[in-house]
Amino acid sequence: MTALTHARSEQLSAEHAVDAVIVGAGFAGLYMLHSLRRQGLTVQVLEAGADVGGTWYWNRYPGARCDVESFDYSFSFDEQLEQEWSWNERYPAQPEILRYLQHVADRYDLRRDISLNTRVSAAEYDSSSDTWIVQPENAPAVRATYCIMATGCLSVPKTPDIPGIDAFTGEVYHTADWPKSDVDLAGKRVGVIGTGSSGVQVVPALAQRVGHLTVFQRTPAYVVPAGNHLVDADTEQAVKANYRERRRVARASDAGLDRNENPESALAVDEDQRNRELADRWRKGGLPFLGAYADILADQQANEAVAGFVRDKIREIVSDPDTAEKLIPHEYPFGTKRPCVEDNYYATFNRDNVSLVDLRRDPLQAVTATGVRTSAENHELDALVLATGFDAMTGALTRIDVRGRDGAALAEKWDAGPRTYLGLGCAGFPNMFVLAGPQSPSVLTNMVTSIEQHVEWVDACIAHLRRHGYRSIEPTAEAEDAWVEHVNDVAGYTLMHHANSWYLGANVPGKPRIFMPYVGGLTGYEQKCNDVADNDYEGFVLK
Ligand code: NA7
Repeated sequence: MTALTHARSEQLSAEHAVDAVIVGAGFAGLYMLHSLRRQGLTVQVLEAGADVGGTWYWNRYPGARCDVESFDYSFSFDEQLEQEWSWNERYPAQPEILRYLQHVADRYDLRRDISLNTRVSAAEYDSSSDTWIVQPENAPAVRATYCIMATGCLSVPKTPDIPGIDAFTGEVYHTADWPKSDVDLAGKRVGVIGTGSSGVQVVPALAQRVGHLTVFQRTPAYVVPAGNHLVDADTEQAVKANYRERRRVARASDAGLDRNENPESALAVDEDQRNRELADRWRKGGLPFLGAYADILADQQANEAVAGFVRDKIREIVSDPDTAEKLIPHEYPFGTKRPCVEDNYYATFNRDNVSLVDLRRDPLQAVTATGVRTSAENHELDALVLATGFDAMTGALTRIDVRGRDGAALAEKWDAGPRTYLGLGCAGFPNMFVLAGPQSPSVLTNMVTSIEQHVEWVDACIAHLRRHGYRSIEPTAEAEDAWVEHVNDVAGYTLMHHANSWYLGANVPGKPRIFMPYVGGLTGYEQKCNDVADNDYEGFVLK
């Protein structure tokens, strides 16, 4: 026991003790709470936000929407829930997902075990009692046997290190920390920095309401149409009549949703046939575009054929040829950054009140008191929107002072990149579970499917520990090393290293360049997790 743990345990005698503490009340935290409660555990959820929802609580910028269809981006664990809930849109907008999660919290009476406005700053394992002491910034510590991190992959917004950014006298908003109150940008001169998924969504939404919109683009995105529309009664009825099968297919797929995967190579067909297939998927919309050919993410030439189709589409949609060329990505393969899904992004650049600044040709020099200065021009602005992304995957965990056995710090252990066994646990951190984080399929899949898989595995694991009287579970260093190597090997067979993406930590200066999610697919991954459990939790030590 370290001095810190000792001091805290002295304080704790009169404080809250439960079987499990869960950090975060988004999709993962809510389902984990519901599951553990069902097996009779006492649970406390600590949530930084003022309400449940996680990602969908914070990312309330105009245009915020999920890139997975609502029928799939929802819980499957309760047939009655999926039959009773009605989605308005094919792709749910942020307010609709937040309403859904609020409904889930109320429906299963989850709120009584959730402390809101409670940001966790530290968590430490106390070896003498095999318990965790989890310390919020502003509330008494909670002691628990199990510490479950449901902290999300995209929950630490990244503010760019641009000279002068604090000197700007106008309004500044980060997409991932958008105010709850109305933001009135009508008639104003607004700049958006960043053209990832958030930028691509906020740009068309803002263009309709501001005076002038200036988009500062460093790297262009590949954007495929969503094909969004309202859900009609016939569609809803048809989905609900076959919902179990839809869920089964999603869970048995590599992406956690049915992308209508074509097993063929893009190079096995001639150009006309390929373009017909791609045109059909483009018309239907969404991430199934990525399922058009099996080797899009594995073969440079196959990828180039698909990227070429998208580039032609951009030239077709954007009227000004110079603007179109600026919007076309050349520097990285299609799909190696998460493709953006949005119906009106490219067409927005045909509007008179929207201009594009290509920071590759005209670099950003500074933010001034009144706007943004690039090499060629001073852009006077009333408001600046930062769509500059996140310290993804590891940021939410490394900013908490997590200490395992003998006071070892997780942030130090992960100094050269995340190290886990199956993404679920870490050697030296007994009884700590991570839900849908680094080194699991998580962000490369429909997150809700991956979250359900993880929650159900952890739930069964804890039931097993309790049934057999084990006090702790912890991966062996050997199993962890082997998994880290496997995660890296599999990523090495793909083109994923060819982009400076947040998957690789490349968007955060100084962060190690390691491919963080597991690219091997959900199906094989789930099988591996189940085999591990069936083999007496092979690779873990149970005490
Ligand atoms: P992303 O995808 O990380 O996008 C961030 C964008 O911000 C990207 O275009 C960056 O350009 C740009 N950026 C970041 N810093 C700067 C500076 N200093 N100057 C100019 N431009 C900058 O984050 P999102 O929020 O859009 O999306 C994250 C995920 O959420 C998404 O993939 C979905 O899964 C949901 P860069 O590419 O680094 O040149």
